[in-house]
Amino acid sequence: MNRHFKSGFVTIIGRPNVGKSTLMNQIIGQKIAIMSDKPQTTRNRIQTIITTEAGQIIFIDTPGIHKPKHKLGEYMNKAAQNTFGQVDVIMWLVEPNKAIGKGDQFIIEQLKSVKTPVILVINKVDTVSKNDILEVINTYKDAYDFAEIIPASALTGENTETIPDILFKYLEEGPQFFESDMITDQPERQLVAELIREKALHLLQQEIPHGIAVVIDQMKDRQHKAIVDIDATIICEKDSHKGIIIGKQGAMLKKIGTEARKDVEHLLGSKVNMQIWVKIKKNWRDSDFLLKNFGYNK
Ligand code: GDP
Ligand code: MG
Ligand code: K
Repeated sequence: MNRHFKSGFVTIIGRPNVGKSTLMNQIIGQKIAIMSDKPQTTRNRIQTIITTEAGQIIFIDTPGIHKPKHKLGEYMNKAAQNTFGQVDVIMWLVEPNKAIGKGDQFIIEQLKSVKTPVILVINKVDTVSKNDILEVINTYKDAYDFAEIIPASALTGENTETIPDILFKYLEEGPQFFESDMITDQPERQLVAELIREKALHLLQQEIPHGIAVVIDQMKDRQHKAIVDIDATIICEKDSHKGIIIGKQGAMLKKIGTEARKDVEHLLGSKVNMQIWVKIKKNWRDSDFLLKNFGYNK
């Protein structure tokens, strides 16, 4: 390990649809479900972890910050303020609008009371001209003393690869908190996998002697809709087991899916669209790598 390994916590803020999830997916280089824009959680949640030669960055969720209309809003803002003071860097995503809107103005006011460096990412620059980008940069420069201003496109990847290095500039030497191969700590995903496994085992009764594992391939909030799309894979050891799990014309798999979906909807408090596949992996239970992958190494 590098002697000057750095580590720290970064929170990403920004209005819904500004591109937070897209940017995170771009930064870690693969698709995983990360941010839900439901502001209901007041606890900080780890969303994504990146580990490079330079160090480790842990991205955490901040409860929504907005102009409070009621007590709950005030409470959420306090929680957000609290997070701002605890992280090492705040990364704020905005759209390339030439005028700063009321909501963003409010965020600027909140940021004025924190000492944490704020990095502004002007996202979606693919949608505007170079001249417009300069104008937007100047507008924000005048409004707040940002540590950095990064024009980027989470969609095309323009300028996104520079972001980790820029963040490391603001982090200090520190321990590696998580294993290098860990990109997210999402208890929700594990719970969902466990629910599917439980339903499957229950419905299959004793028919699969060596058990199964369940992997959540994707879990994603659908844009503008209260629906979560989930892709899951049931992993078994033998062809014959695969046949049993799928059942006649897919009847068993359908049953597993229906039952699991009900519980998962209850767990997530949202409608769920779930697709389940079945795959064979011989001797998966003997493989350390796979076990780890399936979250069984506790
Ligand atoms: P979030 O709500 O902040 O997490 O936003 P999402 O990442 O879900 O993105 C919202 C929408 O904006 C999606 O349709 C994305 O494809 C789109 N989007 C995100 N980043 C960019 C970008 O850099 N350029 C363009 N043109 N669209 C983007
Ligand atoms: Mg999102
Ligand atoms: K949604």
